[in-house]
Amino acid sequence: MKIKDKFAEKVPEWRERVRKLVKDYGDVKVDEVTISQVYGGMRNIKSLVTDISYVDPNEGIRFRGYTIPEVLEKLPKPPGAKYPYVGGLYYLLLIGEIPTEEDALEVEQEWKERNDVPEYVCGVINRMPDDTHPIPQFSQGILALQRNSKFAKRYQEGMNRDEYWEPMLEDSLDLTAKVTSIAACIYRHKYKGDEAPPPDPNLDYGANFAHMVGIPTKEYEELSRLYFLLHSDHESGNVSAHTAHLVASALSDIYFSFSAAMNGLAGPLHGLANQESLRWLMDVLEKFNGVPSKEELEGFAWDTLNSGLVIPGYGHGVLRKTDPRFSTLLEFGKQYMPDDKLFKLANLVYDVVPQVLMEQGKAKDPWPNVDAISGVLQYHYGVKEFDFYTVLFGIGRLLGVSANIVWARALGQPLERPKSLTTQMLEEIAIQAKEPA
Ligand code: AMX
Repeated sequence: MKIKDKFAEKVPEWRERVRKLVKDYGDVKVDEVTISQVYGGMRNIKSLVTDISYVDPNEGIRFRGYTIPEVLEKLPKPPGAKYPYVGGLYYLLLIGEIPTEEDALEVEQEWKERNDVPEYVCGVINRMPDDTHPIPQFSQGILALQRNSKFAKRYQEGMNRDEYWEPMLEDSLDLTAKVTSIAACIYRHKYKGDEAPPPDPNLDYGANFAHMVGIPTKEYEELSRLYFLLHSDHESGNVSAHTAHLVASALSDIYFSFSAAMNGLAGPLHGLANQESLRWLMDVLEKFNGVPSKEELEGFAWDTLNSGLVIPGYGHGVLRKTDPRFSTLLEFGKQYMPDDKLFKLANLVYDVVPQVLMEQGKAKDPWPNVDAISGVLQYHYGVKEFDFYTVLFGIGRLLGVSANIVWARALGQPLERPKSLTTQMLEEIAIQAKEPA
């Protein structure tokens, strides 16, 4: 069955479930908000809803209720491959069920039928000045496709609210299909001075990316599949997912909302941390002329902290243990590149940095997140241009973001519009709360 038909089957039961919850229990309290949360980036305020993934502070991500090892075990894989079809993951995120091989292949086929990128898109990207970071190129490439939005077109024609999800899903399938070609266009033009080949219809999504970027080895195909899977979703409060949700809540289409999400991902506290992490590791190698001793690395980490900088790849807004996405990539490295110098260094950093951060006592989470290692694996296979790593993160993130937005439209989620207060109002609230009765 086509993913669109399967999705259509799911919509009525979810609409009813949400309708009933809001109608019967709409006034039940979920959380309380403190002044420090209002000033503190709304950290931990329970005010968003997504059924696609959930991040437990101690366990990490679950996609549709499944841990990463479960997802890797259960999803169908290409013949002889260890890591699953990206199409199967997309099916799981969108539909909420483990796909059969046929389901996964059906999504892969949808993508093959939609993966042509009009020539002018690469033209827009290539005409940007050479020193442009790949994320603005990526963001522009995505926006350049907006004129093809089926949602925007249908909206202009006058569309019933109940149908919003349909062209949104169409747009999502279109953009997820094309985004790897946009990334490959950036990579090949910017760093290799040539053009990416067109997608190969005989290859799956991950393998096709490896082909277009110019590293058509089995191992890099495996890494690509795994990489996109791991970066896909991390519930909905992170900057990229939340940005996409917010922008789409104004009924902006997927091109507008995902491009905006990428601009948020480009921040060093979020997705840019993967490039910053690799830069930090390279600085270590350069300073010590190779992998340093534990003591030397400890000193280097303290120097970073004492200069008022963060150690990229460590800490998290929600997690309080080692990120299982980090652990999964660490296992990949142990299997395929145990003797790689950078990989050995990343292991040593894992040994040293959490202790240093704990001793400093500021970071609530001293443990590594996904960005502490993802660049190391890319570097090993020849993607040595750090600036590109956030684009790779972005390709994965689109899978989760788009699934979330399609569901938001299906469930009629409204315009997001929280309320602001002034500092004086907060001061008055504070005084009232502390005054003896
Ligand atoms: N190095 C140094 N200091 C750190 C730190 C790190 N890796 N992680 C947190 N801290 C500091 C914070 O800067 C903050 O300092 P302040 O009180 O002087 O402002 C203090 O510890 C408390 O912060 P927190 O509540 O533990 O973290 P947070 O929720 O505010 O921020 C994050 C989370 C990820 C931004 C932060 O841990 C960080 O800056 N890490 C490094 C960058 C990084 O790896 N980002 C990627 C995260 C994953 C992702 O989105 N891709």
